[in-house]
Amino acid sequence: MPTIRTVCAHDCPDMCSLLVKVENGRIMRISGDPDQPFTAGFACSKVNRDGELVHSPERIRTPMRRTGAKGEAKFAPITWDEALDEIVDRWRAIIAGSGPLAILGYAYSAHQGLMNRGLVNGLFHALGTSRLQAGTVCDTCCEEAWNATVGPTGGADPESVVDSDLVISWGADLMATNVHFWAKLETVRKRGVPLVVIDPRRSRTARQADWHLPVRIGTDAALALGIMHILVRDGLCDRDYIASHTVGFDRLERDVLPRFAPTRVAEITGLDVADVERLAGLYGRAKAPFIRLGEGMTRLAHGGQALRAVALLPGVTGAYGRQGGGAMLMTAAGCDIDYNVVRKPSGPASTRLVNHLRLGEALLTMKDPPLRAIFISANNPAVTCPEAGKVRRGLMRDDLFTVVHDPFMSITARYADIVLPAATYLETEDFYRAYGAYYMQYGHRAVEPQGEAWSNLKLAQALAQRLGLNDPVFSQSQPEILEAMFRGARGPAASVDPKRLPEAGPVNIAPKGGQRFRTPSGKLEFYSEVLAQQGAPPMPDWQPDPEEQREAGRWPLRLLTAPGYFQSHTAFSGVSFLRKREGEPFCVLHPDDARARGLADGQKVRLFNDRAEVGLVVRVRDEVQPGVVLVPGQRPDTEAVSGTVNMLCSDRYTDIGEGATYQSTFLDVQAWEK
Ligand SMILES: Nc1nc2c(c(=O)[nH]1)N[C@H]1C(S)=C(S)[C@@H](COP(=O)(O)OP(=O)(O)OC[C@H]3O[C@@H](n4cnc5c(=O)[nH]c(N)nc54)[C@H](O)[C@@H]3O)O[C@H]1N2
Ligand SMILES: Nc1nc2c(c(=O)[nH]1)N[C@H]1C(S)=C(S)[C@@H](COP(=O)(O)OP(=O)(O)OC[C@H]3O[C@@H](n4cnc5c(=O)[nH]c(N)nc54)[C@H](O)[C@@H]3O)O[C@H]1N2
Ligand code: SF4
Ligand SMILES: [Mo]
Repeated sequence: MPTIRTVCAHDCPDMCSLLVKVENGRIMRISGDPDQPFTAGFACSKVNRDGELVHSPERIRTPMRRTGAKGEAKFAPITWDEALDEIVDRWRAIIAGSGPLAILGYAYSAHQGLMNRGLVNGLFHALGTSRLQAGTVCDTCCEEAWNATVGPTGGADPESVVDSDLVISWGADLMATNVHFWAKLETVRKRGVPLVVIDPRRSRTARQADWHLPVRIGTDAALALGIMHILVRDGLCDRDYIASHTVGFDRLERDVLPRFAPTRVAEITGLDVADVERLAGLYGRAKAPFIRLGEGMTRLAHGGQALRAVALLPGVTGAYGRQGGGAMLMTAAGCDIDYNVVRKPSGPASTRLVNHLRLGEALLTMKDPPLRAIFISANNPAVTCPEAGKVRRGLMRDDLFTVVHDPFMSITARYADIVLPAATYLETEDFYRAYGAYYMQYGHRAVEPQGEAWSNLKLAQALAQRLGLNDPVFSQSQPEILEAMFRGARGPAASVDPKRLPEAGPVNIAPKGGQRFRTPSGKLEFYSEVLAQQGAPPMPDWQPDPEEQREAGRWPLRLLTAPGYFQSHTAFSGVSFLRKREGEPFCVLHPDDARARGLADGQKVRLFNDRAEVGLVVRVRDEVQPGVVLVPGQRPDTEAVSGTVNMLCSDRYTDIGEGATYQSTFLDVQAWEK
């Protein structure tokens, strides 16, 4: 049975190297590559089932044209030629009548291959359409906060955790979203290295930790500043490191830290004073403490401040300078190649931007010109975008021409005029670099595209050619594009010959030595001039948010969102086994809150606020604090009692990076009586 070595393309930090056994054109088995040290021989419990994703009976087989009303999911098969002709004719007419800004390409991260992900955006870049400010639903807040603090560079190598003497998982559910880091941790912990988890809920990871601190949602900045306060008080700062590698600590010490004495921090965070003291002591005395920064703490109004405050901690004790110490949010910037070859082949330098998370608003209100066509690929905004109700109202517009490219009939695809069958990553060839480890790798196709499915790359090239775009990238093969991307590569990627990559397997590109800083000052920035110029607070701080306070006064519960364990957003909702393992979409309430509402475990409930009403099943457990309702994952309405969680969430921006604020959502829960 042939075995193909490829790469997992799901939106996941680990980017596993996979071994795929194929027989008669069917995937028989998927396992983790034992020769890639981070993957270390195992794939996660989701991707072990990706044979079922590829061969799912729910796959879309052919292009289709809408025959019913938008949202009704009534379609009739058409040929690829008919589909492409219609798309190109409609786009040409729109460009002639309203200009290219009336079109929006809305493609995201479900295929992490640099070409299949990037070239769809490249197509719209070259066409000069309105452009997607992508990723605000996900990581722009944390990424921009990191960039303003450490600079656009990767964090600590997760494999260096073998040299750590303390590990803090801060706002990350490692057992769900970063299982290969978790596996590395298990070996370190056998040597007695403690794991501390800072998370408002007792996640799987928190349950396995040596110590779990159930911090109140949105108060991480106060906790990090409280730790700094104690480090200063107890003489645990590394003054030499601060002087040589950082800027602005003196101002923080003078203007901010005095306000974060342990008693006040305990009040804000809901933790005990003794625990705040103990955490600071543990951190201050560790030689090489490793902080795994999660995105969880940044998906709320003041998320940027939270990330900045926590990312600054290793600068106070000098941990950034020591092997095994420091912090890791992402590693992607460690692969310094020319992404613009695929993302920006040609086209105007700037154009009108549409924020990824304000799709509904853009479809309903944008003028001069209004959006008349949208091409949605590799994401499912009718479920995963905040204000999901608004997104759907926008997609209902009769005068909007909508094309959706997806392997499955997603909720978003139901609103399309034309649906196109997409290949999954196992049917494609591409090049990858991880965002949670320092590896890059070429991934080979395991099986032929199923039915009439086309890869993102093939579709982008076909559309570009029909539209008369002649940038080389629209006619080159993957190895040719790869060579172009490696021209001018810097850092560890510069020593790699792209011609050899297809056969090379995984390539390690971990930086050596302590954390480097790529801020304007070249140092770790406690004080950020860039933020000051943007009108944002230049130093980390914690203050209550007036809008959140107002909402909290009106609604008794606050929303906590977290990743699904067997479901990652909606990427695996075509695998019936995983749907069953994840169970019926649910929310979690603390026993006190359930009792006060007369709710019993397993009952159907309605979650509601001014925006919407959503029906889920309730699980009653003390995994969450009183006053919090946890909704793991974003599940399609077709699986839930009614609706989907993002109908409840606003499209307000975070303080940094214009990101999503799912957790600044306030609501109530009652029995479902219908
Ligand atoms: N199984 C699975 N894997 C996934 C995904 C998935 O949905 N499911 N999603 C993928 C994607 S797209 C991404 S971007 C990555 C990123 O994944 P992340 O968004 O970084 O998710 P987690 O690492 O689990 O971090 C979320 C954790 O933060 C906690 N949290 C929430 N609010 C706060 C807070 O205010 N303070 C603190 N300290 N913690 C808080 C939540 O309870 C949760 O446990 O994961 C990827 N991997
Ligand atoms: N409430 C709440 N909402 C959230 C989050 C949260 O924490 N809370 N997290 C946010 C985060 S981090 C993210 S990244 C977003 C994710 O949200 P989305 O980007 O919408 O991701 P998915 O739901 O995984 O949808 C991916 C779609 O792409 C399709 N697909 C898979 N492979 C391919 C391919 O190769 N080509 C094409 N064309 N299509 C493909 C899948 O079938 C699926 O329909 O959700 C965000 N939404
Ligand atoms: S852990 Fe992540 S990268 Fe690895 S197989 Fe699972 S989804 Fe893919
Ligand atoms: Mo994400």
